[in-house]
Amino acid sequence: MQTLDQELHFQSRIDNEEKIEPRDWMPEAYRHTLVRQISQHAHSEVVGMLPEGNWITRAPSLKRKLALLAKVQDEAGHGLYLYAACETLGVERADLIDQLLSGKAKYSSIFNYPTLTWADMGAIGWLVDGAAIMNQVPLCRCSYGPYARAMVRVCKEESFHQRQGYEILLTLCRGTAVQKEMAQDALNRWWWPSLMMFGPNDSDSEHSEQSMKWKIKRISNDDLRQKFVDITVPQAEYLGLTVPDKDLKYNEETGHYEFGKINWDEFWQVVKGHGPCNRERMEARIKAHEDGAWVREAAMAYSEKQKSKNQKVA
Ligand code: BYC
Repeated sequence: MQTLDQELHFQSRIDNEEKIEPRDWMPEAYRHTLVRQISQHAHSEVVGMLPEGNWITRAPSLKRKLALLAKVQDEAGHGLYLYAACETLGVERADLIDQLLSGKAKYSSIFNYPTLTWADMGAIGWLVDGAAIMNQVPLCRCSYGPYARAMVRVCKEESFHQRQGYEILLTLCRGTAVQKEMAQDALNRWWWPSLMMFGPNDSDSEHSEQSMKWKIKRISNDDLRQKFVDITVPQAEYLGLTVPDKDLKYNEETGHYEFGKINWDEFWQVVKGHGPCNRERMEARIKAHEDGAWVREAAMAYSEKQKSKNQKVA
């Protein structure tokens, strides 16, 4: 049973910027919050492979195909580090995956939108990975050691992803009028869903206050969203593209861009499973899981064989 003393000692460790490690005492609610966030994050990485995986066979050149293939493989790796980080909190990976496949677990809303043209590969790298970096760099300072350490490598890889996406769009924008139009269309479709990635406004964010106190989250949803807009709008201008927001304007006094209202009804519809591709994404993950059953069984059989061999030698 947790005592007040234990809780106070725990909070003072957090306040002193100490990292919490798997064997350390932690409140049940802290453990639960981490399992929730890290597993959602892992699921997002894995489901996030699908929209881009869709274009690997149709990449316009060998160079583009290699880069995209490497990027999608990186996302699989991120999923693996994150599932491993989550397991340090005493949960089973198989249970987490069951929660995803049964529709109980959330994953990032952004991956429920379709990838219609090659320019979407550029927009995902630039905007989606760009938003992910903005959110994940502060997570490198998260109070839970295994999550913070996993994020360091993830962020390095995401920055390559962001640059490859921006470079795809730069090439399209310097190409023919039709290619530039394709880039503008991709920006039009991915801009608002990218802003939604940061989660509800702070005033509606159920978990923010406690997560900030525990230093799981370091910067609030709205502050991260604002940082993203401030950095990304000049990048769009450099491409010669127009951000699809008639209310967007730079405020000289604050030094920030003011932007229009986010469609939160759309966000919650997507989060609740009614986005354009939710069903397709889940079907693809379930099929991949079922098709991979023989690999898991073979790995288990091999591990059992090694164990009994080692027992005989001992
Ligand atoms: N989509 O109280 P709040 C990638 C949920 S993948 C869906 O603010 P919190 C990549 C939230 O879970 C990287 N649901 O929550 C991969 C909560 O529901 P529950 C993805 C969302 O946790 C492939 C409820 O709304 N990044 O980079 O304090 C290719 C209330 O929200 C969303 C991460 O996973 C959303 N967008 O803050 C390319 C980052 N937003 O759990 C790229 C890690 C909110 O009560 N996660 N919800 O049922 C986080 O930083 C935080 O969990 C969030 C939300 C900022 C997302």
